[in-house]
Amino acid sequence: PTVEYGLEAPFSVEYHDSVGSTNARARELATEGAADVAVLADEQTGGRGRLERAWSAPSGGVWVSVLTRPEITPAQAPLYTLAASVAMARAIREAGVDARIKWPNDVVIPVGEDGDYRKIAGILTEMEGETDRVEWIAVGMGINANIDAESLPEGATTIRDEAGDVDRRLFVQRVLEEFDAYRNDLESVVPAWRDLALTLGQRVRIDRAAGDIVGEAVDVTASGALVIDTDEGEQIVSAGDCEHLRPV
Ligand code: BT5
Repeated sequence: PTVEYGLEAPFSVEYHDSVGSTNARARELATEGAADVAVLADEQTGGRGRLERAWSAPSGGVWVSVLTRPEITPAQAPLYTLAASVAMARAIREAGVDARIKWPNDVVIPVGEDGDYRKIAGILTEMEGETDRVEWIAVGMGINANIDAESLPEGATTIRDEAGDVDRRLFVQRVLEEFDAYRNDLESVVPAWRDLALTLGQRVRIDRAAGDIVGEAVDVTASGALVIDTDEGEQIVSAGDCEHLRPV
């Protein structure tokens, strides 16, 4: 069911009390030809992370997938993930929480001085298209909002635990409006991302199928890949190749 949401962003909102996965629902809508829809749920019973990982999504969170049909190439798609991370981090910061972005798809709260963190939000971007053209893209954003952290996996935190509950309706509006602004101005994404990145300047280990990389994260490229300064020189890692990134 589509609901009125008072959004400035040009998305219609399809709301579910409970759904398997908002990303799966967005994919279904995509095959029916839909566009500019935000699928929103109070609870997901089969929430998904990257690489077939599960995502805990109990009632009280903000689980939303935005389906669009942008005129971009698949190589630009990672910028949509970064745009979503900036949008989520900015909205969480407005709620009074010191949120930072961990490349490629996490929003985290730093803990202590050694680069440690707790995860408060994550992104799952899925798309279909040809090599030169994206047909549709679904950006799934999961924000641990009005949830007790103890009901989530180890290492997770929530807006409730950090700062108290938010008005989810206003919060979703902020996320969607920020996301809309950044996806309409892709050149502004990387500079905004740099301002909020926890990862930059950190010494990190990246697990990849092709072998681990250890070095200092020094920047992201114009298409959102991470630039690592290693003992063997500079290496560039795309989000799709990154299984895990951790500070070392
Ligand atoms: C992600 O995957 O961080 C992407 C999460 C995307 C969730 C949204 S919700 C709306 C949309 N619909 C979906 O079905 N998905 C999207 P990844 O980087 O692979 O992290 C997954 C890992 O985070 C898991 O293996 C757990 O260790 C941990 N985790 C699971 N649930 C969590 C939660 N609620 N908060 C923090 N960490 C969690």
